[in-house]
Amino acid sequence: SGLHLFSSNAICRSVHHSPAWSFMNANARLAWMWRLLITPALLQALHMAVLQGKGSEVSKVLQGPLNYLDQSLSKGNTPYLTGVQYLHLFLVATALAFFQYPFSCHQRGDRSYEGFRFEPRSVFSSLPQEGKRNLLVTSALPYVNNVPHLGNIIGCVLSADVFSRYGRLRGWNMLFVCGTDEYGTATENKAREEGLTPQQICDKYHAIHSSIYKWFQIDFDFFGRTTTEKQTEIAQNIFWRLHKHDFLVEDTVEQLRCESCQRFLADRFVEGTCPHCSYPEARGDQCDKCGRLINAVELREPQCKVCRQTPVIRSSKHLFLDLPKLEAQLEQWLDKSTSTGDWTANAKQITRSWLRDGLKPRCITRDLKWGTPVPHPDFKEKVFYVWFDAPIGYLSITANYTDKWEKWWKNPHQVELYNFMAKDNVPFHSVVFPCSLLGAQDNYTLVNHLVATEYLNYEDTKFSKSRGVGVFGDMAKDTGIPSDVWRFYLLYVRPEGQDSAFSWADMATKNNSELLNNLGNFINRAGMFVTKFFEGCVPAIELQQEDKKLLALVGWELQQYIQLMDKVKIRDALKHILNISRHGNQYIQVNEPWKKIKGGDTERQRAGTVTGLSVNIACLLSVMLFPYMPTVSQTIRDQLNAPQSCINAMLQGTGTFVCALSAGHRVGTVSPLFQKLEVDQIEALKKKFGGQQVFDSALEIITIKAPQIQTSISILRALKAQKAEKAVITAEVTKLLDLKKQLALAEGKSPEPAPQKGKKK
Ligand code: B3M
Ligand code: ZN
Repeated sequence: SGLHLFSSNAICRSVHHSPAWSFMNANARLAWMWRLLITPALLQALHMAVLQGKGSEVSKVLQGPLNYLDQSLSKGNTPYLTGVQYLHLFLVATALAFFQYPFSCHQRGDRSYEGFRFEPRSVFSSLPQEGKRNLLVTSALPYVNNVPHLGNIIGCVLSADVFSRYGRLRGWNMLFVCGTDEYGTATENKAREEGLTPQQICDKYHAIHSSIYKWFQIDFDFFGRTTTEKQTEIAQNIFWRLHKHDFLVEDTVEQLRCESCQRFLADRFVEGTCPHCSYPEARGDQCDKCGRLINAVELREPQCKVCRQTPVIRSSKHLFLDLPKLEAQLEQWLDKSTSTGDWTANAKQITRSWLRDGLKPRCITRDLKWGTPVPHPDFKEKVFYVWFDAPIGYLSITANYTDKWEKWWKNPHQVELYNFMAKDNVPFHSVVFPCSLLGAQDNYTLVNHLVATEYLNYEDTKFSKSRGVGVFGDMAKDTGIPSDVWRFYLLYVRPEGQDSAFSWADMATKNNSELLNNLGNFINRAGMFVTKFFEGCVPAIELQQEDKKLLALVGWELQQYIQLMDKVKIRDALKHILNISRHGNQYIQVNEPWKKIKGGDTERQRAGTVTGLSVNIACLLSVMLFPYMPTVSQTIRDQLNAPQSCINAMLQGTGTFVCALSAGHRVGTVSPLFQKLEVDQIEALKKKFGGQQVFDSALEIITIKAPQIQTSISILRALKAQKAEKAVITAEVTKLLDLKKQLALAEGKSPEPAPQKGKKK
């Protein structure tokens, strides 16, 4: 009929997706076998034979799946595959594929297909739906007391946004929630620093966060906050359930309290003389001179850092979550979740190392004012520890979005939960919070896919607010570089599997080479050919061998993209988009439509095919780009005047390249998509936004060592909190002292004398 099929099993797919066949079990089985076994194998075989010239090795790839299929068939319980009914099924499916399902390069203009239309999100809040994949996506709730930097943005909100946008294209039912994490000491201190109340700080910074994420086009279904009534209600409910099921234990803790400030002092807010080396400015958790860890109550002559008064020792009763009692249940759940879900390697490894040493009870209460109140009458003055409270924020934020929040959060059979975060948040999401929910015993939805990034550095050092190093969310928009380009670059260097770095020079290079010369160039040329050579109307396509090869290449890249995106390999998937435009550019270069258009009929027709195919690939690219660069994606479709329906069709099921722009289709006004970033422009930006510049090696050491020292100190703090082994702590202390020595040398000071006399290593 003149239609072209671009995919190896269009018929099976048609059957699989058509509601008309949903009553049939054998159908599901058939589709399953094709999709899981045969399709990937055939694709791989095709790739080997056509593109790599390894036709002889094809049988290796196909043998296994074919054997399996053969065995399944010979069991004889598949009437639709082996019996007469198969013929019937086959005929109907063929008809469906050709006439109902838009796989082909059709002549139907802008008609949108029932059920495949791009649906703007409904004004009603979304709920899980029967028969759909229901994905609940969260990104770690950013602390309210800081402006997020690029590392924070890529680690959680941006990654989750890309995945949610992708999921919507796939036709999955998505809910993407996030919000600011507002309680805790850090907020109280920020309030004191800025002379505001904690509530004012929260309001101020919540607004800052919202506007930054809006600029970055983070498309939350709802961006809430943790300081709400729902939070109190749900957190207290979970608390009482844990209490009822006997998963809370009491213990007494000795703490320093400043009577003049009327508060208990967190370790970092008390100073005094080190009990080990007599250094007068030791902090409550550690001595900066000898590097030893200190228990705040052991400090000699302790002082409140805020008012310099002498605090008193007070013992205070606290509640602990009984993790040891929940450990077996946790392990059982973890085994299942990590083996069936897509947990990143670092998430699994960090979780394993937490469990290896056995779990200890964790204190969930604090002597603070700014927090969710503990409802137990014996603990009236206390609030929940922020890490007990914060993850409950996911639930309460959803509750502020929809009254039916439990349909998402108490529905593990229908809902799959994705948590996005940076790796330092992993144990709270994989161990502590799941234990709270398991212990509360209310059929909660627990995380199925824990997606953790590594760290993003800034030009070989760390982002640091205090030293003004790095680009912060609020600065990005002042650079004049479009939000989409920022997104692109951050996703291109997403710390996926290993640490990576943001670099201005590299951003300029990637913008100029990948966006401008590769992607933008291809899309622009394709569109311009239609405008210039074919009066703005897409020419007819007559596929030849070479075009089919391009289609195979494009199909292959599309498959890779989908397989990677399904597994949340966002950075890797992006590379396949860029591969498609690279293939496209090459194809145009070899076929030279600008020359052929001046030739005879056959040549002109060839120019038409090359142009028609290219402009359709441009349309596919706009769809694949949508999760990464939503504005550019829309601009491409506007320029090509592409039907919105194409956006969904191409990424449903196993993915199909639909020729969305048929012959005769009129394109819109085509113009360049990207701008060059010039060297002097990028240098100026680097100066303006880059914090201190590193010019000589001494300074370099200072900028590099200082953050490393901070890291080391926080590692020590963590080790101390976990009551780690002495040897581990000593090793870290040695490392810290060494770093400090190097720093002192670089700063031109003489390094501090060795702290422990007579104790040689
Ligand atoms: N606010 C830590 C962070 O922003 C913390 C995450 C809470 S997620 C429930 O890194
Ligand atoms: Zn004080």
